[in-house]
Amino acid sequence: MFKKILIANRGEIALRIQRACREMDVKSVVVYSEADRDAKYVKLADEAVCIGPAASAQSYLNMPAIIATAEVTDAEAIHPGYGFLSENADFAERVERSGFVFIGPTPDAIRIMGDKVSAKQAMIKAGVPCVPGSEGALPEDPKEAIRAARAIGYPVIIKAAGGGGGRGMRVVHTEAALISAVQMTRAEAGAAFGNPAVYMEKFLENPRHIEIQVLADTHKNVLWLGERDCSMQRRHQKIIEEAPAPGIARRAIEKIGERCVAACKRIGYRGAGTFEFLYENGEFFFIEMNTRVQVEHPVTEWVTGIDIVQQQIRIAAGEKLTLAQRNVQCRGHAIECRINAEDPYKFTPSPGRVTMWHPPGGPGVRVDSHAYTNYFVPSNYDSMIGKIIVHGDTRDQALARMRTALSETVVEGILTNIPLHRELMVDAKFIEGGTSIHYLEGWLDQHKR
Ligand code: MV4
Repeated sequence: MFKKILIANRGEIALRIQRACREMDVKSVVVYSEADRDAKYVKLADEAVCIGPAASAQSYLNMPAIIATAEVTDAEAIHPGYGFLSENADFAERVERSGFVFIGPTPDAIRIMGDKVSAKQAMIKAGVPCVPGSEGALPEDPKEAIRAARAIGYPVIIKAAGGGGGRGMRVVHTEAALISAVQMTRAEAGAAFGNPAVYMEKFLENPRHIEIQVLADTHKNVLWLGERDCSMQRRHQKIIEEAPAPGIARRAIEKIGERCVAACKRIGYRGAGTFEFLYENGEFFFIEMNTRVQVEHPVTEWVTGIDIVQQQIRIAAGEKLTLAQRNVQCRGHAIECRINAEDPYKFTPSPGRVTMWHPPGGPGVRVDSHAYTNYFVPSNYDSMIGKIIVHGDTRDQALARMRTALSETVVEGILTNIPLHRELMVDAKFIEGGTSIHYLEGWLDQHKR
């Protein structure tokens, strides 16, 4: 096992990784920006090094500064968390070339999954069901786009190969609108991602977003850790996640989980990963793979009892997964609410000083947050200041625990989305379970104030 790890991230995930290190008796170094000087996790770390000004480009995205810090602190490995450099293949490569271990997949795997066309081709080859669409990238010839769309059937969606997470997509309902949509998506993709390649898929009108968590070691062992339902989102920002996904047959989930494991073995995947699917009319369709630890990993940790961050570190250190698939059992139900420093209905960011932070507690409640009374939320980064996660024997018990937890939570000095979560936890359709990716935006339209 490593003696010392550098954490190349901030906020709650920096604290989460630090806790995993401490439990494993591994020392941790955090890098921080000038805006995070007073952060709790900076004080709690064994070592902390300021690597630059508030702007991410000069701090959390500053590869030379991060690698130089690993050198001067004698860290052996670098954990990138989520966001920032976590899915940057060039960073992973530079980390390894500098003699450190990148706690994540190989640069090649990151690169393949970063290009959504090559990711999809790898999955088709590995037997993972994908959304029907163009075979690879669309050729330049507009006739080919027309031919592909006729074969698929309208509506179709044009997606940038370099996009992902909702960036660089356009829905097309008619042949009349197709060519200009392809051209515009191409032009935007070239400008935004430096890659004008686009592909086409059948547009699924009302799916759910279901994802499968996997862990793969460097000894050909791969596990799938159940699924998460992340359908409750607005503008591609998830706000509530849960495990298991309500109302989906266990057998169907097992089938897709086993496909994900087979795909990992096929491509020689290593580390933690997430297969994202759209789920509609009882069928799963792969859309993207995330090659990092995700914000919502705690719901999986709670139903499986597996510490995903510790597993990432063990895998990176070359250890074998000690669990067998039959020992991965999902127990009960977990729900996560992301707490954002934002206006709960207008969604404008609300940075500033937290004059009171009173997190909830009690049975079945976990809070992953770096916030505290007097913490200053900087305006430079993502607005998420923490996550409340609950577990219960049943979904109803988890819901009841989340209502109680949210009722106990006090955050003063800034606006948060807690009032929105309180309303959603008593919403009849959410309580029923199985709402689609469009539910929250529709709900917000109906609850305008
Ligand atoms: C789709 C889709 C419908 N049909 N692909 C958005 C984010 C990116 N990961 C893929 N996305 C979508 N791809 C087809 N063929 C609808 C979405 C989509 C979506 C997906 C997951 C979670 C939230 C979403 C919100 C809007 C659109």
